[in-house]
Amino acid sequence: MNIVVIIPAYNEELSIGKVVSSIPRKVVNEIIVVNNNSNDNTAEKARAAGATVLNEAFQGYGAACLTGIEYLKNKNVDTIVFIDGDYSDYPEEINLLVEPIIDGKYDFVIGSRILGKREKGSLPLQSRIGSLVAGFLINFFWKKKYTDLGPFRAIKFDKLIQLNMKDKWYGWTVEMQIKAIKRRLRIKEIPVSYRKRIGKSKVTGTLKGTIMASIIILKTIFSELFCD
Ligand SMILES: Nc1nc2c(ncn2[C@@H]2O[C@H](COP(=O)(O)OP(=O)(O)OP(=O)(O)O)[C@@H](O)[C@H]2O)c(=O)[nH]1
Ligand SMILES: [Mg+2]
Repeated sequence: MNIVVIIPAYNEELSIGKVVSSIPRKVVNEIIVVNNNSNDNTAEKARAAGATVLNEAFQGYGAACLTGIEYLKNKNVDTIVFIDGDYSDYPEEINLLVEPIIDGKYDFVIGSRILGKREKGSLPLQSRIGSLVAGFLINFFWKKKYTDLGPFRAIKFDKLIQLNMKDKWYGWTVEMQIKAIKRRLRIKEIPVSYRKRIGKSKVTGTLKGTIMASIIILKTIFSELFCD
């Protein structure tokens, strides 16, 4: 089975090498780091650890993920795993994420940091509140319970293409979760472990990042209500 990992990264030179080199190469064939205008050594560190490095000039988490998908379109990929570049998630847990897909029982497996073991202080209150509010709205509108909008997830490539993902910023994870319900994918949440990131926070650890992410997540949820 051809399993590929996509890592969107922006200024993660301190952690990206650790993330890439901790990915279990027995199950993963290729690791793609999509570098978004980093002004540090993210690209060099990722390459040195064995990743394929792509560059995306449009600044945004979703834009970087879309570039990774575009690159893989003619490569006969079976399953894609997304993971962040900050070493908060445990790359060795990729095995847990892909197992239900390899077994043929699920199309989309989401790592939930709420259900898993968390290092104290690793998941800020604003993240937990965000996931709670998004989870409530999704359950209200689409009758499906999610505990988290965590970035660490695995999905069958053909199903991902069918989702026709659009969001270029931080609405990426919630868009995928809502569209997966609408397209009737077989979805499973599993507990994943989580620790404090290495390096500087770009999203929920900053006021601007938190406000931007909250607005975009809410906008994504409500715009999904008005399209099929
Ligand atoms: N490609 C790309 N990646 C980004 C951008 N902003 C953040 N990222 C990546 O997205 C991931 C999540 O960003 P973080 O800064 O860890 O945000 P967070 O997980 O909400 O906050 P922390 O609690 O600090 O970990 C990391 O891998 C970042 O490198 C961006 O503009 N473009
Ligand atoms: Mg993080």
